[in-house]
Parts: sequence; C-alpha cells; structure tokens
Amino acid sequence: MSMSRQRVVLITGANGEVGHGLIHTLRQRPDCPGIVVLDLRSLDPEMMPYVDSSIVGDILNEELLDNLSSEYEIEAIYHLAALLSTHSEFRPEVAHRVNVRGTLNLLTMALEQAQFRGEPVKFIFPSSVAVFGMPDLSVKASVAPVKEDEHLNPITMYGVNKLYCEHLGRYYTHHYRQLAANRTPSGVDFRGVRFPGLISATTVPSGGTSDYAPEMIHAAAKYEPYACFVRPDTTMPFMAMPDGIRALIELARAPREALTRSVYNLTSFSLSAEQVAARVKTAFPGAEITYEPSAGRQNIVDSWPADMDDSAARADWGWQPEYDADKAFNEYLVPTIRAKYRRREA
Ligand code: AKB
Repeated sequence: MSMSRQRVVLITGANGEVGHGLIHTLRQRPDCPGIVVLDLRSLDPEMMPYVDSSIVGDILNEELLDNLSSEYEIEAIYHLAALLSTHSEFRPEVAHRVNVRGTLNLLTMALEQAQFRGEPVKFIFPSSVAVFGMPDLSVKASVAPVKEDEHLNPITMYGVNKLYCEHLGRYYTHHYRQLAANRTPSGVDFRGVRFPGLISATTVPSGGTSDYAPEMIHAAAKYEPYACFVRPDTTMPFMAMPDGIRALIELARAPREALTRSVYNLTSFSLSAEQVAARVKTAFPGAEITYEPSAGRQNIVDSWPADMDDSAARADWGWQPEYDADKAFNEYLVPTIRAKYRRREA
C-alpha cells in the first residue's frame, strides 16, 4: 500500500464569494498543488473542473476533518467559512460555534498536519474590519485611519469571534503548549488579513453588513430599485474582490521572516453610501436608490472605522491594492456586472 498522499490546499467555505475567485486564481498558478474544498453546500457545478475534490460537510464535524487529514497532505488551509456580521446577530451562539469552534477545529488539523509532515502548514485567515469598534460617530469621523491595535472593541458577535480567532492563530503559531518541557514550534503558520467590505462583480454577498454597496450596484444593473439600509453619509472602507483574492495569495507566499504581525489591516478605498450611489447612478443612469436605514445594521457600520491603516502590510509583504475606487468601478465592477446581467437577459 502506498503511503504517499496527495499534496493539497484545503479551502473551507469555498462556495462563498471569496472562495470562487480564490479557486480560479490558485488554479492558474503553475505551482498549484491539488485543491480540496469543503462547504456546507455543494460546489457550484461550473467550479468543479477547477478542484480535485469537493466535499459537502461542516467544519464542526470533527470526524470528517479527521478523515480529510488522513487522506491528504495539507500544505495550506484557506479558512474562509464563517457566518458574517448581520447573520451572526440573529443567532449569536450558533455564530460562535461556527466561527470559533470551527476555526479551532481547523487549527487543530493544521497542527496535526504540520507535525506529521515535519513542515509548517500555512493557515490563511480572513478577518475583518468588524474587529474594530468606534465609540461614537464623532470619534469615527475624527480619527486617522485605524492601526491594527487600536479601537479593538467590536460590538458584533462576528467581530468578537474574528478578533478572538486572530489571537488563537497567534497562540497556535507562537505559544502553543507553553508548559511542555521540550516545547518545539507547533508548525502552524497563521497569517491573517482584516478585510474591508469586499465588492465582487460576479456574486452578491449574503449575511454581511457591508452588503449594501454590492447590492446597490447589482440591483441597478438589473434595473431593480434599491432601498439602502444605511444612511447616505455612512462611510466604511471597501476593496474590489480581485484585490482581496490576490492579498490572500500574496500573504500566503510572503517569506515568514518578513512578517512582523500575525494579522494585517488591508484596505483600498473608503466611500460613503451616497458616494457609492453617485457612482452607480453615473454608470446606470436609471438607477433608483432610496435610503431606509435599519437601526441594527446602521449601528454596526457606525461602529466600524471609516478607514484602516494598512501600512504594515505594505511594508512587510508589499501589499498594494490594484483597484482604487475609479478603477474598481470603471474597469471591474461596472463592465463585468453589466455583461453578467446582459448575458442573462439575452
Ligand atoms: C460583513 O459585512 O460582515 C463582512 C465584513 C465586513 O467582514 N462583509
């Protein structure tokens, strides 16, 4: 019986917005190992040709993870599965289970894999602007872009979960089993990014609170009216999806010794809801956009900073967004979204 197992990267939550783009981009790389994906829902059929194996299952199912761990040699885990900020407020305890217990299960898997392989296992973790909590709107309006270690008082279960998991990742990488007599590095190589609101031209998010921006653009392209659930002045940082995907891959490839942090702020451009609406109306002149703020969701975005300082990522691993607001709208979002719905109409 051969003892060699297929060398793969594992992507959890692969059927979500980030997952699809990540699969496409990883697959194009000549050095790409096998890709195994895990999601509660079966992978969209058009993505199947790009993966080696697609497993429908839950990151809370430890037996399933054990089986995966015995079947494959996993060199990196992109742990994308999470309940987002709005969804998490409906069922905070469930969110805690998925977001925290699920992450712990995967860190445990990374640990076992690293010990088995005798080589580090990269654990790439998208955290979020939701880890921050601005005390009020006047502070939000007056502070400079927030640095990684400032204003860490999240007001959502999702933000609390992400912040805690960042610490778990740091612990597993640098401090696991402090008391063991001959403690050796665990082999878990955790690397996290804090994403702003991601905007994709190909998918519409669900369950997040930054969703109003992508929803507004997609609705306009479909000639549907859109009632925005935050006030026009509401401002937060955003990023075009291709930059988000590239960031994950570049962080994974960065030399370990260059990384001075376990988690990095990332951003690209900050816009208010009315600035997003203005850009949408320029591209789709018939767009009907109104404002019907929902108190709960408004409160969440009000607690997020208007901008993040991503200078550490720029300095340590050369992070640089390719899409500023103009390029994101003019060269990515508007043409791709327009073509997407035109194709559907044809
Ligand atoms: C959400 O709105 O929950 C996410 C995020 C900003 O992390 N898009």
